[in-house]
Amino acid sequence: MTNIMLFPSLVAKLLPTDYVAFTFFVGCMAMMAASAFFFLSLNQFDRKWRTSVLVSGLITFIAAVHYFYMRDYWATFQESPTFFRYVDWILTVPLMCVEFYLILKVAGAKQGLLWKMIIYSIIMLVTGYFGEAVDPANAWIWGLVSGIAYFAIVYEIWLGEASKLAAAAGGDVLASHKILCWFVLVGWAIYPLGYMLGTDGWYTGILGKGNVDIAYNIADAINKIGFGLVIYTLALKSQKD
Ligand SMILES: *C/C=C(C)/C=C/C=C(C)/C=C/C1=C(C)CCCC1(C)C
Repeated sequence: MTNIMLFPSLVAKLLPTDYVAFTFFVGCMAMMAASAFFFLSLNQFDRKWRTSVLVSGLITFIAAVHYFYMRDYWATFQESPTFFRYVDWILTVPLMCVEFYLILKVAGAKQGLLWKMIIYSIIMLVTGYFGEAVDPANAWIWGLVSGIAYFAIVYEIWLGEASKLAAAAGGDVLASHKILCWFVLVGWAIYPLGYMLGTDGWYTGILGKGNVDIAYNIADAINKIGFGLVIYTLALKSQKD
């Protein structure tokens, strides 16, 4: 028996040209570093803001754990880890809705608003999962339903109840809410683009095919860490004045 069989490696070999693996690897480290940063900063905030920053840390921490699994899955099978991807999202996207709710509480946000946004995000993600993993032959229909739920979230924060609460809160809360709105409109739009690169539909003739994981990994880094930093900055500022 050779050494290789006696001592099987615990680390899959990564080719220098495997850019997907590279983004999974960097994703692990970035999410882990961001979590450490948010958690270790908690002590400097008073109770009102501590929960918001804690949730920022939980979002990147949940992602970090999933990235370890996804990196491993990719390295082993060279296949998109769709299942882990969607488990990650179904936990972290509702937590991002919680962030909106928490910062708007000063203006009297009700739990009904939070639940409405969570339900939209669950519809968005469950239909997206069906399109990618369960019924890919109809990917564009599932994607369309998912896109409608996505726009319901966009509407809610840009023009709906959440935007009115932000306007009522004013000051730093309004400014931060606006930045988060841009994250959802532009940063989140990378996901449906990745979906269209990864699935077959009428759009394939226009966009061609691409690697869905590179798009999702870049989007996750921007959205989860960026979102958290906006909350962190808001907490710092509000505490000063
Ligand atoms: C941290 C993870 C985040 C912020 C994930 C967000 C995911 C989306 C906004 C996904 C949206 C999709 C569509 C709008 C249509 C196609 C299917 C999805 C699920 C990729």
